[in-house]
Amino acid sequence: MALVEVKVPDIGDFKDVAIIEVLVKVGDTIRVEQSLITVESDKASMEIPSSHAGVVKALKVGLGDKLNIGDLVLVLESSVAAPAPAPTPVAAAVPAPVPASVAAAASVASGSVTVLVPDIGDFKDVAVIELLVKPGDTIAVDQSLITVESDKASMEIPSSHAGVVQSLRVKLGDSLNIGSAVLELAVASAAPAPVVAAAAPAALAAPAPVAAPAAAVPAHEPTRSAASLPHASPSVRKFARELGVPLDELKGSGPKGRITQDDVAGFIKSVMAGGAQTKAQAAKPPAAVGGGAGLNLLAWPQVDFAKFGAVERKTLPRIKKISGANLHRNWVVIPHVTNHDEADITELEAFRVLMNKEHEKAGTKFTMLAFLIKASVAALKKFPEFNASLDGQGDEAQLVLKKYFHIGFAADTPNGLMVPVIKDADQKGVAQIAKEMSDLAAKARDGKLSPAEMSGGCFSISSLGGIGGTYFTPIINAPEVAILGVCKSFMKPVWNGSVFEPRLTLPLSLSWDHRVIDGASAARFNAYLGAILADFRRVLL
Ligand code: CAO
Repeated sequence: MALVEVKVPDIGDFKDVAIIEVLVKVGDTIRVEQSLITVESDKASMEIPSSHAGVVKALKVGLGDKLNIGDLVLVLESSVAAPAPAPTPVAAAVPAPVPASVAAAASVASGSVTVLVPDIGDFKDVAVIELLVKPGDTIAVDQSLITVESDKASMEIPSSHAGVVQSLRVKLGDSLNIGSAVLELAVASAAPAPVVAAAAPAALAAPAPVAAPAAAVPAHEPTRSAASLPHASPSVRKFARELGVPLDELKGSGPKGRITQDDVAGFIKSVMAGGAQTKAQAAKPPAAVGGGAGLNLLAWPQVDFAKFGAVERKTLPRIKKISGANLHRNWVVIPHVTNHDEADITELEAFRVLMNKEHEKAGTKFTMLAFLIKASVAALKKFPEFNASLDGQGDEAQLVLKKYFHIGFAADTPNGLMVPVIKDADQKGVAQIAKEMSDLAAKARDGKLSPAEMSGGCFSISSLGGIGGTYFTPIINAPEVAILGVCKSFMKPVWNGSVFEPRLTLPLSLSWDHRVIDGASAARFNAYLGAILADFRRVLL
């Protein structure tokens, strides 16, 4: 066993390249040539391979450290006792600097230049992964033209000349070698461009000075500037490409916005969960779904809210996530219509107040909602299609008419909306319903409702009466086919044939599934419910 120091090999002209990823940790067993860290200049990223096999004993670098040739990366315990050889002279990842002469290697003829791939070191058959310019673009000397990638490094190939792109000689996926033609450029004069030493060491050279003064370069819009390229290491690019993830649609969470493997994985998860769409998906025409059109929605707006002021981020409570997903499905799938109506509850409220007085000592509270549940049962009995569910789709669809009357009620809790169910409300008196409601609402607030206490509902009531409002549009609680929304009662002058009388009026909002119920039935249901509430004796009929 011997301790071996693994150092940064000759990485060409690079100086002070920053570490953007550490790919191994203490205790890892690594192979010769295994990538240890990823470093990045402004034009290239590359993985630094190990010169030895062994077990990592100590990491001598961290994220953000700046490295140069010969810097110590880590110490390995190697099973090979022999002293470590000198660092790999030119790591597979690193193209050698290009001799200045290569920069002038473009062939020049009558005002046009063929820009060639310069000496990119040991690299062979590197794949074109990005085209950064297009015909018609005006480009400057050293401007990046294409990005090529080996399995360990990606680099941009700069232009040896300034001019206007006439045609591209490469396309995505092509394999290139030194001397391969990249594009045809119309140059101002047929004379060869001045040799620009900095352009030669391909993209892996230190940032090249812009040879042409800005004023000499006509304003142009390159297809994509190097600065706007998604930052990602070669391995992450490969990972994204294999999975078809458009890197330029991702926001990187790494240093300087670098896209990490986790970002790519997170993006895929969110696309699979329906939370995100790629631009290509968003642009697709609607897919045929069951003979109809799918929802061809725009992608959700991506806003950096913090740009406009202070913000705080909170995770949605579990209940909100669950109820939100259900409400969303119901809203999208069910063709909702809402009928608004009013019920005269003057006598009912007087009766309710009287009952509460009489039963004060027993601790029973007759709530308006309990009366509403009882009245709804009577209306459901009269209009059975409201006490039903759709089962199956298309030709197979059947209406399931229920012979039981389990009524759900929306309960507002600190964690979100819950809908406990009063079972067999038809067999219970108002006092018992009120008592059960109060118990279930307390359980809902304490997060103690069991699934059984929230299932089996036939029809739901959402009462905002204790809070306020006039009318609203409740969302049907599938697979039910209707829901009653109730708001705050108010006094209203009603003409009785000879004078206006003050009447306590309850606003009703009935949402119904138009696949099952027609508007006329809904209007009749509301009218009947109103009649019961106006004269509760009708419940007995
Ligand atoms: N008009 C006027 N006042 C009303 C009323 C109405 N329709 N309904 C109830 N009230 C009054 C009551 O008289 C009572 O007043 P007092 O405190 O002076 O006696 C007060 O409001 C509370 O009423 P309540 O004890 O009967 O409770 P409730 O039946 O109104 O509410 C519950 C119970 C569980 C439904 C309620 O706590 C709740 O969670 N409501 C919100 C439901 C909701 O969020 N729906 C929206 C779903 S869609 O997002």
